[in-house]
Amino acid sequence: MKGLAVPFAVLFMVCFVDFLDGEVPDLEAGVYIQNGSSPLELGGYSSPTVADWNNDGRKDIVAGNISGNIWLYLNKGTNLNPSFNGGVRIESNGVPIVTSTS
Ligand SMILES: [Ca+2]
Repeated sequence: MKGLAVPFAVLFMVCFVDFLDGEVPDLEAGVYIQNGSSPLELGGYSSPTVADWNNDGRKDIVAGNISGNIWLYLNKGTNLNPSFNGGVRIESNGVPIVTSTS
């Protein structure tokens, strides 16, 4: 089995799993990624990226949204069963990094 978490929706994070090793993905039905006991909501016009932010081997989520803020959600679960418990705004020298929204 080849696992692949794919950021899909602009409002909620949905996880699909790829069960083929070939070039054409065979995706299962998506499931909402949970943030605590609720689906992980990223906000409108979000741009999620999956990356191992803290180098612990678990894929985390970095996402900007319409407000211009960039949020980090650290994965407390596994790559195939991610679990998140809140996010933090990414800052530089104590100041939130805000991108242009226009
Ligand atoms: Ca990580």
